[in-house]
Amino acid sequence: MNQILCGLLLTLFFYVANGEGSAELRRFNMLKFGNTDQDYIMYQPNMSPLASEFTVCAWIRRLNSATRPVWFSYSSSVTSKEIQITDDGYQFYMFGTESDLRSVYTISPGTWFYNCLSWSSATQTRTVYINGRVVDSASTPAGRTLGQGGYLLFGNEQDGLGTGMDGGEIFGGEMYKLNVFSRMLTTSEIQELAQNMCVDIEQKYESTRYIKWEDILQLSRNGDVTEKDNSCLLEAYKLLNSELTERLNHTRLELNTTVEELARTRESLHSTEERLNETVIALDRSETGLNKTLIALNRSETRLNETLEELERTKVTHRETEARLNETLEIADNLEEKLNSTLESKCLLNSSITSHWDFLYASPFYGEVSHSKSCRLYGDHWKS
Ligand SMILES: *[C@@H]1O[C@H](CO)[C@@H](O)[C@H](O)[C@H]1NC(C)=O
Ligand SMILES: *[C@@H]1O[C@H](CO)[C@@H](O)[C@H](O)[C@H]1NC(C)=O
Ligand SMILES: *[C@@H]1O[C@H](CO)[C@@H](O)[C@H](O)[C@H]1NC(C)=O
Ligand SMILES: *[C@@H]1O[C@H](CO)[C@@H](O)[C@H](O)[C@H]1NC(C)=O
Ligand SMILES: *[C@@H]1O[C@H](CO)[C@@H](O)[C@H](O)[C@H]1NC(C)=O
Ligand SMILES: *[C@@H]1O[C@H](CO)[C@@H](O)[C@H](O)[C@H]1NC(C)=O
Ligand SMILES: *[C@@H]1O[C@H](CO)[C@@H](O)[C@H](O)[C@H]1NC(C)=O
Ligand SMILES: *[C@@H]1O[C@H](CO)[C@@H](O)[C@H](O)[C@H]1NC(C)=O
Ligand SMILES: *[C@@H]1O[C@H](CO)[C@@H](O)[C@H](O)[C@H]1NC(C)=O
Ligand SMILES: [Ca+2]
Repeated sequence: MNQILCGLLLTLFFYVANGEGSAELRRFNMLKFGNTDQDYIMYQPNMSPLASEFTVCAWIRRLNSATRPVWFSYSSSVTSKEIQITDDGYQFYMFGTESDLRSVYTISPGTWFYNCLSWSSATQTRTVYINGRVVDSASTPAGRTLGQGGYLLFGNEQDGLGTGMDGGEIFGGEMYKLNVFSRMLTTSEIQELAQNMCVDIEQKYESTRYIKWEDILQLSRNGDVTEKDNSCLLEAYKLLNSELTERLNHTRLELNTTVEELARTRESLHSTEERLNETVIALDRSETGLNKTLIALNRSETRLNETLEELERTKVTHRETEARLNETLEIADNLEEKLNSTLESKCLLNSSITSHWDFLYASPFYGEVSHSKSCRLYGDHWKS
């Protein structure tokens, strides 16, 4: 399908790009034959290149409902019906021998079909093709070659050399791309040629395409034989249009899918953003909390540091106090010791002392005791 489209586009392009327009277009025109026995093309080409083998092919559209419409007729000095091809298979001739091929020409009128006849003296076989398919084969006499010196006639039949056109064999149909090749084409080659009438595939066989359609279009015509647009351009446009419409539909569908996907992505993106926002807010809250905790911690640490400093200061004070206390205690101890020994040795004489004055003026203490407190220790005991 794409190959065909491509070919059509190329043809289209060729037509559009060619400035000469009508001249180029004529190459692609078909011929429509009128419905009288005077509507034909006849000429006398040199047929010697086709003497030992040939292939005749053309796109044919049957419009005449009468029997045996002849689209190809070649007379020669040997027989007036060297070759005669009808579009209904009736009265088909090869080297003057008639065949009735109506049972294989089952194409309904108004339908284009590709009709070929191939032959070679080497194979001694002539083969008839319809739309690339072999529909009939027959052997030809050994040593027989194509008779020379005759006329080619398109659109009617001959009973003699260039004579005998009459109402019973009027072609009256349409013809396109009649070519005669100077060799027997193979079945696969003919199959390829039959694929699409709008593709100029026959140009592939240029060296053996001896009688060319574009040359036939230049021949003088007898009666009502007119060129007609081959409608390939229109077909190409139609095909192109349907292909483009299909592609457009497909693209539309894809676009919708893409739009839907985009919407879904947007939605998902939105929800992700929402979640992100939530996370950011939560994080902010955590940070605030963390900052508060840090400030509180800093405050606690500061207070701890202050407390520690104070404690340090207190420790120093305490140590100083303790030292002073230790000194005092030492002094007190010394005093006490002294007092104890004194009391033991001297103050026991008190029983002879009647008043404290006697005691104080007793010889061991006189001038010695200056601190009344030291004596009171003993005095309390003494007073009682
Ligand atoms: C393209 O779509 C339109 C409407 O949806 C439809 O009518 C038409 O047949 C489609 N064409 C092709 C080639 O699918
Ligand atoms: C694409 O979407 C539009 C709007 O939703 C709708 O009108 C149209 O029919 C859709 N086309 C296809 C091919 O689904
Ligand atoms: C997320 O936060 C930004 C900035 O605050 C805001 O512009 C955006 O609309 C928010 N997105 C959603 C989905 O709430
Ligand atoms: C937390 O403290 C840091 C540093 O002091 C500051 O940059 C940040 O903005 C604070 N965050 C909040 C949520 O207060
Ligand atoms: C902690 O507190 C001290 C003094 O109170 C201040 O100088 C310092 O900047 C604070 N540090 C923080 C991290 O807040
Ligand atoms: C508390 O003291 C320590 C050790 O001296 C110091 O490293 C820290 O910064 C101090 N903290 C504050 C909040 O002053
Ligand atoms: C005070 O005396 C006690 C007991 O004798 C001793 O342990 C302590 O270290 C002394 N204190 C000072 C500051 O000299
Ligand atoms: C002094 O005597 C008293 C009472 O007899 C005694 O408790 C104390 O330990 C003595 N002091 C000294 C330093 O000997
Ligand atoms: C106390 O002194 C009196 C007289 O002065 C003396 O007679 C007495 O023996 C003394 N007491 C003691 C226990 O020595
Ligand atoms: Ca005749």
